[in-house]
Amino acid sequence: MKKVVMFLLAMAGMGAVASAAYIDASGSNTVLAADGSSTLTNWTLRTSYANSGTIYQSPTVSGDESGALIKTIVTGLVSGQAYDVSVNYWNAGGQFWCVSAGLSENDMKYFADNATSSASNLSVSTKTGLTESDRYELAGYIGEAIANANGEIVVFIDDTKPTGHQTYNHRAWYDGVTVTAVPEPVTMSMLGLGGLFLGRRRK
Ligand SMILES: [Ca+2]
Ligand SMILES: [Ca+2]
Repeated sequence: MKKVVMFLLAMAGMGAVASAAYIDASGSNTVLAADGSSTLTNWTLRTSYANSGTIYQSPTVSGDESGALIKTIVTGLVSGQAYDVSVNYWNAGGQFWCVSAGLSENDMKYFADNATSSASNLSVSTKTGLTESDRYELAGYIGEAIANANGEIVVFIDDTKPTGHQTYNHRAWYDGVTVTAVPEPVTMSMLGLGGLFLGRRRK
């Protein structure tokens, strides 16, 4: 019986990798997509806002989409492991901030508050519950990615406006990304076998 309990505890430990991890965008993990430069053209790093007290804002001029394509490199992941990836960004009451994000620069998704945006090509965002003043954080689901041989996943970010989205103040406030390990089928099978084993021992 003791072995069974230890086995189940070990499985519970494996299940812990499914918990979500937030990775704040910073100068140490976010670069210009084109050449890896640390100069994020027309993105301004503002302080005293959002997670870790930092937010990347684009554009620098209201109404344009001059912010360059950038990328955040998530490190420290399990090589070969699948992860659900979301982008964390902000909106303010009565405004229409948006962001685009993708696992490939050729496959970008568009995000804004689904409840207020008039865009026609939005992917789903959900409020995370984090607020500051009249601003609130949203998480937009980008997709599933497999961590590469170095345990990394690259997330591309831009300030491109969704189709039909309001033109008034559609700045982007990009905060970071969230990764959540997707339980592997083999793990689920082992959990099932563990449960069966425990059930038989109890009889
Ligand atoms: Ca931040
Ligand atoms: Ca842009």
